Amino acid sequence: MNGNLTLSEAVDKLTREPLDQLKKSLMTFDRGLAKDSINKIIEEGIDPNTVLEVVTATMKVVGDAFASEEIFLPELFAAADTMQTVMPDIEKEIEKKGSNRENIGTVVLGTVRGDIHSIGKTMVGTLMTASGFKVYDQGIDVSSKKFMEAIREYKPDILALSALLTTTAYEQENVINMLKKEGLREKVKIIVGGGAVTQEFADSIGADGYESSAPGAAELAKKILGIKED
Ligand code: B12
Repeated sequence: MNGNLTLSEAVDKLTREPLDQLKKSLMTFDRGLAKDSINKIIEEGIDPNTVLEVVTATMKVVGDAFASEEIFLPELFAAADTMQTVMPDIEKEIEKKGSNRENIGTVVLGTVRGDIHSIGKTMVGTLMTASGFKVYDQGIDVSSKKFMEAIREYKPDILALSALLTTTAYEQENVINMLKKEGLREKVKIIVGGGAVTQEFADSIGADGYESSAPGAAELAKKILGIKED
């Protein structure tokens, strides 16, 4: 979105349109502006999936500014806090748009061990619920053992694993290996995602699918299970 611009240069280029103002609020950690812009966005009836895309892309810009040391950990937390003020509103809009189909499949979802990034994972759960899946969200920093126990308890069709750190992406492979060891691998389809994951990586660890977005996750799960579109 910002090419090689710094965060403040990117902010200067934004217009007064509500989506741009939402971007600005995330880049300047302004919770009041975030709330005002999300209210305008909802009033204007902008598609919540588009809003989610904008939030994800903007947070990537914020993350890049953190990586290049333009901002530091307190600002990263402040941006995350600002994002958290609008996520429930986006979720509500997605839920309203949700399909009436219920229980098209069961999903166990979580962010893998060592990783506390929750927001993208939670959006995956919301989008999958809105598509008619029953989702059991195990939360963040989830161990292979906890995933295994959840699989025994809920017997899901899909296991969805999220990882945002390069260091924790490998934990997804540990989960898959543990399921193989316990004879559970063939009982569940595994989809992986999160900023640290690519299609190539997903293939290399033997996952059944990868997607880069939360709406994509729901579509992928339907495709893997052979569920036809409405
Ligand atoms: C917000 C944030 C935080 C917040 C998290 C708050 C929370 N409650 O989640 C806080 C401040 C706590 C944080 C902490 C850290 N963070 Co951080 N963080 C981010 C940031 C800026 C945004 C993440 C986010 O929420 N995006 C918005 C959501 C909606 O998007 P998303 O998570 O990508 O999810 C979408 C898709 O990926 C996909 N998806 C997600 N999960 C799944 C699962 C499946 C199955 C599928 C199909 C799809 C899918 O769908 C989602 C929606 O469309 C990213 C930057 C980035 N590029 O993402 C850095 C980033 C991930 N963090 C980073 C780092 C380094 C850290 C810390 C190590 C910093 C530190 N020194 O302490 C710690 C790690 C703590 C830990 N052990 O986990 C790095 C990771 C670098 C790397 N490659 O390993 C990033 C990339 C920033 C950077 N460029 O340096 N972080």
